[in-house]
Amino acid sequence: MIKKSILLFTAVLCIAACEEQKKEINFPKTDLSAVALIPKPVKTIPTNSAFGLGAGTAIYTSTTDPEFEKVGQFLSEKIKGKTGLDLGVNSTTENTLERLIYINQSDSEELDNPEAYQLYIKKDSILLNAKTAAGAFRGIQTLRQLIPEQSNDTLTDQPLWVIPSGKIMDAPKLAYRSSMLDVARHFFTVDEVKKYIDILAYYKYNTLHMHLTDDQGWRIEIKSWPKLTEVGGQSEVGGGEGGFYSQEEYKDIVAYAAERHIQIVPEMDMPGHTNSASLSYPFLHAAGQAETPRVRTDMKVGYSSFDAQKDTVYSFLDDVIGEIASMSPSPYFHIGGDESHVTKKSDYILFVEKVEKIVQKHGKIMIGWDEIAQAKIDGSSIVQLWNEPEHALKAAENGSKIIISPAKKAYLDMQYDSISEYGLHWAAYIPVDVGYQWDPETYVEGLPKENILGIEAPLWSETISNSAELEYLAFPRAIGYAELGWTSSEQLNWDDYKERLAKQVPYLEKMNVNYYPSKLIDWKKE
Ligand code: TNX
Repeated sequence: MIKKSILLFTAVLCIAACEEQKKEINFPKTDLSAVALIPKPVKTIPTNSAFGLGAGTAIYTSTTDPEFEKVGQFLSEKIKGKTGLDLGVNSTTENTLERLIYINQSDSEELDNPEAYQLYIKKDSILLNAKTAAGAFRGIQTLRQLIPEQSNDTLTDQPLWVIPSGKIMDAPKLAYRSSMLDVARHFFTVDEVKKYIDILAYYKYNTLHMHLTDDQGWRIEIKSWPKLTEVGGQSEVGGGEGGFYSQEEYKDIVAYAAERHIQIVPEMDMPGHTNSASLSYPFLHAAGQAETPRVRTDMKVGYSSFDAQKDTVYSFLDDVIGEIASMSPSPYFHIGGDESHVTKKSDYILFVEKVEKIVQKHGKIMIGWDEIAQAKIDGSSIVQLWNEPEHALKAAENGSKIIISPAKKAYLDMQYDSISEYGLHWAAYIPVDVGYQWDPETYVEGLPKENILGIEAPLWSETISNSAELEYLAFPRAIGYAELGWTSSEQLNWDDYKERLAKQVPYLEKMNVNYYPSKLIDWKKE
């Protein structure tokens, strides 16, 4: 199969090359390494010529894996959105073919990371090699960023979008590159979540962690326990009407993310942060320890708890975790576990250990906020550092992998400065440069690199309730976290990055992203 596609590729290339000889285009000298790519690729080798993307370009993909064709289709749609060109994918009736983009499933040993890709841009062809469709998808994002905003209308009789020629060899530094969206404190609609996913995909994120439950609201339909949404889903911070995702809607989000090679990691936060669940089913509530459940629209934390001593609580969790796990193809299930201030310590430990078993029974790997390291957790479970480095170190000693999301550096809900709108500042003010100038691989002193699974930038939503407000906090900082997760530490450089960030304006404007126009950046508006 692979051989066959290579044959097809060479054959079509020959046609293209012969065509090319007929009308040699005089491209202006280009520099592939000068394009404002984010995240910055591992290696870029410019060859100073160009590929002219135009009406005579066709997209072909390996047919060995149907997912490759989908990546080709995604590229075609994005090219259409940016340039208006309507390029066929694997269409056989290509009689005006001049140049092609070939997305090839390759078994090259150089592609030793599942998200690695190689891009060879020549005059007559663009070859994208990847071992997996995920790798091809990441490569496609690079290609999207290489297409200029304006076409050159003077080179031939048709407009051409001039893509600098050369080679890009690329692969991510960290396997888990995530943002979290808190849909519990304020509810965000399916379309709002999808828009966020679109932008994350453009910058090569591969995970969206959804914080689905908290004191103020329960956001995911559970068929076996319907009051969770009927009662628990109808409130939010500030007194708005709340909302929830039906299972169909949740699956729609999961599928939409999967088309962008992004996994959804669901979180049900417990044993604390459970007021909305206990309000729906009062037997869950730890009477005598936690505050009596009532509709909560304030921003306090640490007052609610499940009762860790009751068997019925664990039967309930078995149902709920089972339903969410069965709709979530990612290998992970996030149990929260943070700020359980009113749960007795012994109860907290018992609870985490029991819930870990339930998560595993449903075929998932447990993730929890760093407090879960106080329990005796399995080495396969994952600890997400937000606050206490000691917890990360302890868990790593026991073999756990760690997700790095320190509130002081990576929290998207921290204000930029004392006068910026939205956000909190209990951990820090995080201006755009501070958010970029740290290294997830060395942040926790003594934490071995092998134990670092990745980076996450959480967006808590106490102060935001719609896309415009979400985007104000998330962008541009989330673009920097994308680079911290992907690009090798030696290549991270604020002065270089801020120039590339400044050039994201056309994309952000086209996507109608309400980014925070930090004065640290000399935004390149047209
Ligand atoms: C702490 S970080 C929390 C959240 C809040 C956030 C606000 C963490 C695991 N817990 O409950 O929303 O601060 O910044």
